[in-house]
Amino acid sequence: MMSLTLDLRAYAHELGIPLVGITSAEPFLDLREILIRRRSAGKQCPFEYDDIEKRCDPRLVLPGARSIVAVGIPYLSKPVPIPGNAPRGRIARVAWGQDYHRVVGEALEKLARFLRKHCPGMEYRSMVDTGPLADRAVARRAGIGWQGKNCAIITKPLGSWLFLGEMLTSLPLEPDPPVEKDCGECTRCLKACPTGALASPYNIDPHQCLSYITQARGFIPGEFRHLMGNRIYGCDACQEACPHNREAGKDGHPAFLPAGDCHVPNLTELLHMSKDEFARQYASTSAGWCGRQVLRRNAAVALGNTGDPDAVPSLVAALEDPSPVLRGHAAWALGRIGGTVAKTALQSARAKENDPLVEAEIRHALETV
Ligand code: B12
Ligand code: SF4
Ligand code: SF4
Repeated sequence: MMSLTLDLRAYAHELGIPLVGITSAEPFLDLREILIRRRSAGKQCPFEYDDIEKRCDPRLVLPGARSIVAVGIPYLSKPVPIPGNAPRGRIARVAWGQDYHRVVGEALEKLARFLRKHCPGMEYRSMVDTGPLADRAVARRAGIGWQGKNCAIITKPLGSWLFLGEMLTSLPLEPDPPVEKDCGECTRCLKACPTGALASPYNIDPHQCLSYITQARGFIPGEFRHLMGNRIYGCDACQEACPHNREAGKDGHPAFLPAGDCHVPNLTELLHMSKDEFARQYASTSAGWCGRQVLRRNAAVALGNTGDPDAVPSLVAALEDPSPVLRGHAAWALGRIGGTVAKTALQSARAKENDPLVEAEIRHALETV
């Protein structure tokens, strides 16, 4: 199988996959302990696969699996300069360009077809992000990179701006050794985290992480709103702080080049984005899955965080929106910006409001305005 593994790597490089690592399909026993501890501490988030046994035992996912082919595809690309002074939001780099689930998924399918050509009876199952396996645990054991205190898989010279994915296969491929490296004394990411979600190394509380908070539906807990700044989807702070990312080249896979200004959206336009505009601009990105209303809600918070009185008219218009979540966050944003126009609009909205949660938001905003 040695020469097949070499051929597979060469083919992966042709496809624009610079990192390929192989590990056995043995269970991830240390991960099981970590996941059980996290769940009992209330740190498992709804984006995680629920079945811990399946997350840790590849053979429960593909019976007869003997190896895992792990891949890393870099996504760092040059930001495109955008003209004008309009207030803009920030979309994390994971959602620039095309949806990585599709791009990495298609690359893995091509690798599977390549292996099947040589070994026609091969069984396989591929996954990126949404499958049962923990992509980082797989990547770490397969030697893709080491795990930083910010939890990210880091490599040299690409840093941590990598999408991960893997293919379980029935083939007995030659495993790679894990990368023997760690963060040493550095703690920059822990200090850079705006919310304290990374309270200690390798240990994140997703419910405090702005990546989770910007993607989850519903009302954002009040204590996190001002910490969001102009983030609309995801958060890159703990990776931007990492010295290994300073050395990283800006030559990610071309599929992740930002299209237009979607990665730094005009906040006022985003707040009033129609269904058609959403479908055109975001449906094919990985930010699309969280839906239009979540992005609009975050635009309201980001406008509030600008403190800019020019944002008041569009936020006042959002007080009439059919979505209670949008009305509530527009009220919060108006309270944060303040001024007579904001106050008068909040008072008249309060008189008409029927939703108790929105009414409470307006009342609170009027106390601060
Ligand atoms: C749920 C989830 C989230 C949640 C929770 C994040 C988390 N850290 O668990 C939220 C929504 C917050 C999130 C945020 C982000 N995510 Co996310 N997320 C996932 C998902 C679906 C599951 C992760 C999981 O199982 N978490 C549970 C914990 C236990 O897993 P873990 O971090 O891998 O755990 C390791 C540590 O606990 C470590 N550990 C514990 N103690 C010790 C001690 C030592 C010494 C060492 C070395 C390690 C160690 O061992 C575990 C196994 O490796 C994966 C996809 C997947 N299916 O795996 C993507 C994934 C992890 N996310 C990814 C990305 C890109 C992000 C964001 C950067 C997106 C953004 N810009 O906003 C942020 C980064 C936040 C962060 N610092 O982790 C990438 C990571 C790529 C990489 N290079 O590492 C993944 C792999 C998706 C993908 N396929 O590319 N994510
Ligand atoms: S993604 Fe942002 S909020 Fe989440 S742990 Fe990293 S720095 Fe903290
Ligand atoms: S910032 Fe420092 S501690 Fe955090 S992941 Fe990078 S090297 Fe490790």
